[in-house]
Amino acid sequence: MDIKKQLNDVRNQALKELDDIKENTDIERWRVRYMGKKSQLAEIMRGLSDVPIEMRKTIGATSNAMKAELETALIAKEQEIKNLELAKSAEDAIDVTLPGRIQHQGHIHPVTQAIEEICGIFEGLGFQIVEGNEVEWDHYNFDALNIPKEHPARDTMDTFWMKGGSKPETDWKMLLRTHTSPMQARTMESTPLPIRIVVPGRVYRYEATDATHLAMFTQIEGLAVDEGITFADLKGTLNEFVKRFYGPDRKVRFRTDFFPFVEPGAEIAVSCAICGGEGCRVCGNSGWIEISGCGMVHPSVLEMAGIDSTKYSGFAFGLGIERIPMLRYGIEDVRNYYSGDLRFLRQF
Ligand code: 2U9
Repeated sequence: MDIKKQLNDVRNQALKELDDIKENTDIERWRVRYMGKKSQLAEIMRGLSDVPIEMRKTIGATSNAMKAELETALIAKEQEIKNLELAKSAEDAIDVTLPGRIQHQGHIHPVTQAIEEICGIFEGLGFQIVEGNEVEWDHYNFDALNIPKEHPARDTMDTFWMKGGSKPETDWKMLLRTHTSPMQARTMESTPLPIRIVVPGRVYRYEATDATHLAMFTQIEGLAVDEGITFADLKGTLNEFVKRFYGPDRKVRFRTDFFPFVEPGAEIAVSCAICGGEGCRVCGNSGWIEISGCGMVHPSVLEMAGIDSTKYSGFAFGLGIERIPMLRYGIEDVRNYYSGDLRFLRQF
């Protein structure tokens, strides 16, 4: 066959194949095939010795030109693939200058936040934090707190009774504590005086739930017992608590109230932060918000715990926790806390 035509066919075939190549590995194969020692081109060149001398020159020149053309095309192809790969890696690349994606971390429940804040203040005033059992004997929940059987105060704390709970040789029955006070009664029985404790925890009342009532809620109660404790200590301590928790500008009001375990008893209110005491929707137009009950520990309660009430006296207080963030943030339904709805919880 005509060598020139052969060369031309090889050239056309080589350029066509090169054009179709998209990856580096195929380029190597192409190089071996069309430009290597065993390539058709090399074979044709080796066969030139059989060609008459005058033709040899022109064919040699043609094949050299063809070799140069293939080399140039190869370099262009290599560059093209390099550019393609660069563009592709830029697409997949990580931009290290972008801010990181924020992972949502859990956080402390608003009721627990309030407990921690309040306990922190009382710790600063010299109180110790104590926690107790949620399952209790009626003895500690009621009798030791001056609420004997048939006492009407038992009706105001509708109780979840445990099935079958009883203590040998007593008529004690088991219940879910209706307040954290049984732990104060236990502490008075078992701990040398003086005592200064606050007891946070969950308490249970058998009642229908609505926007302001839950069958399970949280209290913090405090107790101080020592020689010479007076109502002035109670007022001083709770005044200080209010100033630290609600701010120095809030006023504090004590008004008489009744609780079986204290005598005298009082209710504590702070001036409304929304209206400054003028009266508004939040404080029910009174200018005051009730936050706590308190009083001097009833002598019978001290005596039942084995404490000489002629020598020692004490004060106690109790507050419901759920109400605190409700007033602070304007939460209108107490059931939100325990609904498990993250849209609610993430706000605090
Ligand atoms: C002992 C002696 C006395 C605790 C007290 C209150 C007044 C009180 C309520 C506030 C809102 C409960 O969560 S609430 O419904 N508590 O008003 N608690 S005095 O007195 C005690 C406790 C234990 C041994």
